[in-house]
Amino acid sequence: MNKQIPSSDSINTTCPYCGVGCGIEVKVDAKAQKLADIKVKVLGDKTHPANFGKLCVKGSAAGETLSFDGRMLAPQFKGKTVSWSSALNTVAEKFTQVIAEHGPDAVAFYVSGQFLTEDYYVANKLMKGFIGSANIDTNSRLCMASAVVGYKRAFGVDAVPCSYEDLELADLVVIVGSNTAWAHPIIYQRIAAAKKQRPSMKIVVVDPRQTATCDIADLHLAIAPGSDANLFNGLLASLGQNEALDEAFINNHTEGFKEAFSHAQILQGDIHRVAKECGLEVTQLQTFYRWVREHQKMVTLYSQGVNQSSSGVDKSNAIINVHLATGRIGQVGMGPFSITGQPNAMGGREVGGLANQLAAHMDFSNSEDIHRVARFWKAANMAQSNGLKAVDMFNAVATGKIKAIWIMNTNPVVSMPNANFVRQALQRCEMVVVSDCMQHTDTTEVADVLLPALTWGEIDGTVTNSERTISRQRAFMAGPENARADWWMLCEVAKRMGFVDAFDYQNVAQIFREHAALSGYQNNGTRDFDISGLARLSDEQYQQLTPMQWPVNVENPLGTKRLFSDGKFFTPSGKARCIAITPQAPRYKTDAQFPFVLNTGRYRDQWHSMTRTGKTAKLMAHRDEMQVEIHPHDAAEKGVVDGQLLCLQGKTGDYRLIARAQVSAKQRRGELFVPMHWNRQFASAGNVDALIPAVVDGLSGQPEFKHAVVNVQPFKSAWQGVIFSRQALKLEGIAYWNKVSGKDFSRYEIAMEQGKEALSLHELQAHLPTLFGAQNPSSEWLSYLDANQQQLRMAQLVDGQLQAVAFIALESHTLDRNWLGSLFAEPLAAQQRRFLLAGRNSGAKETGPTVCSCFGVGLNTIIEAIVSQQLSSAEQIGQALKAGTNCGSCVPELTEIIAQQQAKIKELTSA
Ligand SMILES: Nc1nc2c(c(=O)[nH]1)N[C@H]1C(S)=C(S)[C@@H](COP(=O)(O)OP(=O)(O)OC[C@H]3O[C@@H](n4cnc5c(=O)[nH]c(N)nc54)[C@H](O)[C@@H]3O)O[C@H]1N2
Ligand SMILES: Nc1nc2c(c(=O)[nH]1)N[C@H]1C(S)=C(S)[C@@H](COP(=O)(O)OP(=O)(O)OC[C@H]3O[C@@H](n4cnc5c(=O)[nH]c(N)nc54)[C@H](O)[C@@H]3O)O[C@H]1N2
Ligand code: SF4
Ligand SMILES: [Mo]
Repeated sequence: MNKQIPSSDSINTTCPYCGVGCGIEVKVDAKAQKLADIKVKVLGDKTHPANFGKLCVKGSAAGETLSFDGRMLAPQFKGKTVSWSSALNTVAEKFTQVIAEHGPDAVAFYVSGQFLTEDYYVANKLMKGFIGSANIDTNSRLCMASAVVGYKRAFGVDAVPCSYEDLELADLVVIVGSNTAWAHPIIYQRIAAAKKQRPSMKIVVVDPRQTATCDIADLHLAIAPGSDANLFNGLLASLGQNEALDEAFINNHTEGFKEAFSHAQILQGDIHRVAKECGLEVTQLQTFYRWVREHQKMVTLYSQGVNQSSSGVDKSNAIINVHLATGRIGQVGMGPFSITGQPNAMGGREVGGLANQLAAHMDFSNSEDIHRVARFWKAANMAQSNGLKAVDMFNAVATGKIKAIWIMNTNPVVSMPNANFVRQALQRCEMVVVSDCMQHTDTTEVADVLLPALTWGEIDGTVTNSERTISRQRAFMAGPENARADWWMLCEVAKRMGFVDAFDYQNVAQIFREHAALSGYQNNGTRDFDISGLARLSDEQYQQLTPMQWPVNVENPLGTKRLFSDGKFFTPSGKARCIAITPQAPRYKTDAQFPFVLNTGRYRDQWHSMTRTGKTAKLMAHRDEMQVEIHPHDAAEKGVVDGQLLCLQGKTGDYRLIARAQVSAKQRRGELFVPMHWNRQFASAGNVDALIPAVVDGLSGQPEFKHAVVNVQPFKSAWQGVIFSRQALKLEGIAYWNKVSGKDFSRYEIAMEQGKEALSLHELQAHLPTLFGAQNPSSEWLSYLDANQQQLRMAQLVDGQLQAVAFIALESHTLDRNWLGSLFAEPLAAQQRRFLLAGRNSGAKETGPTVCSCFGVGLNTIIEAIVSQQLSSAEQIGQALKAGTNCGSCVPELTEIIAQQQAKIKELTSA
């Protein structure tokens, strides 16, 4: 454990967020006397090959998430603080007892692509080699399991063939089901910069929504949800019809082409049919297909719009088929590039962290592999076959087949499909162990044993990014005194279960060396994942390790940019496989009861269940309430206006999601978009995964998160309101609340549902003091009730300082929320007090919703500058207001705001 003040004042590490894996340089104020006082500054690492010094908004705000607010501070058993040794004994004893009584398959680990490789390696080794079950699965099942199977089917191994620079060197980049601008911002910025330099480069975005990524697209195909296999089958057929295939490559380096092609030709050989299936114009398809013919240097970048589907594997193979049939793989500027989401999703694949992988890219399907890994590990109880994939794993928890589960570094009660079922399953489980760095998450709420984890900034190890680059994450500060690294907890439990020798690691370097050695063990070129070149690093060399792209071995001591450049693959014949694809529609179709397709995904400034990003006022500012994006025609039909609250219900039972409508022509008709991030810590009814049935791809087990079906109803409110409170509030009985934490306060947007239970404003006026927990005798109350206009406004002050203020009315409020939040910092001035219940500072301008999080620039400010200074580009906005000049994450939005303003001016002048 690193409990030292760093000896150097500048430490290179890797970003805690997405799979781009940007290098970060942390400047530590070494003058600090106490570890907890260390101040850090986060900069992009100019030497890192992923980002060359740039960081997006999340990465550059990473330093602001380091406070210990909300951290889990001690091991706990059934709600009581216990010692580490007691907690570890409890876990080891329960696991040992269950295994003795019911066998090893009655226990499970559910882990995470946010684990460091060293944590992942020991978790996998313990479950598969020593407990004797393969019941270890990971949130990567929800993320890129389909891409893994797609690669394995095609190449015989799970290998991402490309490098980021291929995206810059390509003449055509096809972005499929990826909102790169928000989810992989530095990759997006690299593509955008390349295109700016070389405008002939073409970019196609395939996404049902018009996302921020479309800002750089020459062509946006707003495809019908789930129809990507049709599109790519159609492309393959069209390439054949136009004699644009690479016959030599097909003959020498592939098998199965004939069948794959004739399948595509029969099913999608008619472009009119494809256009209909994909909901596109024939001319759009013609353009796309022609560009593919005209540009040999083509990369297809794909992500969750492809993977999170009941036929995600087939979709990825439909994409790979096109690359194989045109020989576009293993060469500069070419390849099918599945980008990984989490910082170490790729590392998880390397250690075999999925239930159907072994380790170091070996497999349960091969008995030789099983023996080999067992030999290497000196395994006491080697598992012999695949374990349960995430959805099956939680089903087995529900039926009682799995009696003890250890959840590490993931929040499944939020992120699994049919989330409430998962919660209930865990509530019934005999023992749920959760390791997390945060005390309060939806998953820690259902745990029996809680183990406080160290997290980013405090932990030490390696991660592998989307282009196979292994980088070090380094500790630069001490965590809470009682928190521990995940690998340490795992080893301590392993030793207590009797596996002393195999888990007697002194540090992470030792674990890494073993992992690297296994990758080379009896490999002889049979497995793509080989980092044997790193197996003999000294501790010091491991400390100093610079980014390396695997394979790293005798042949490639400095790493490898591209795989398959020699046209050799890892199948028995050495040839890549083309797969015949029959496109499948999403499992559930819309009908009269559920007329909308529910699409879900990411917001620019939030990370997953928000445990880190939700702590930062800066990152909350961009989108502080969850929204349901809905097409204007659908909204009109439903009588819904922008900003109104809506209820969504789906096929999972009676869960009702409540969120605010965002009417947007960027949506397709009949389709809604909702973010995946919100949960019970941030909203009363915001967990979208409680609406999504656990439908999975039969080959990969990956859930269909992008195509559930739902209905939409307006939420009927008795009244709505906003409360700012210095203390956190318990808002029981209020159907809708959404919480945003500011520096000195929490803000709640609230709404009470119509019905017998609804409080009247008079009743509420009497109730608010209790809600505020305000029996403080020195409280001063300001109150204003206008029964005619149905308005209640109330504030509580103690010693001249604002404690709480509430605004209640029939409709939601236009208040100056930024100004109101700022009033909590200091005692109220007379002027502020005068305007407090008006909810806005007289005369001051409202900046509007934040667009640029780095400099806190709001929409109103930007529009005003565009109009008054006649700005016509994002660069000019940057010069005028600094917006977009730091991380650049908001540039697509700035460009869009300009376009909207120009359209408005055009409309006005033509009218
Ligand atoms: N800001 C931010 N960045 C992140 C994360 C985060 O939480 N926040 N998480 C990280 C992780 S773990 C991951 S996996 C990645 C995910 O990165 P992305 O996959 O880019 O993110 P999503 O928003 O989930 O989905 C991408 C797009 O798929 C589209 N889509 C939906 N259905 C279809 C379809 O049928 N066909 C096609 N072609 N497209 C479709 C959606 O409209 C959406 O725009 O992001 C990573 N980066
Ligand atoms: N509807 C819908 N659902 C989705 C998706 C979608 O697109 N739509 N995407 C899916 C995808 S791709 C993904 S990757 C998942 C992500 O979903 P999750 O993995 O559930 O989300 P996180 O919020 O990242 O959970 C990480 C947890 O680990 C904790 N943590 C942070 N650092 C550490 C550490 O060092 N050690 C330990 N032990 N804990 C730590 C955090 O506090 C947090 O509670 O969601 C999936 N769910
Ligand atoms: S793109 Fe942003 S979130 Fe992703 S690794 Fe880089 S800085 Fe971190
Ligand atoms: Mo993910």
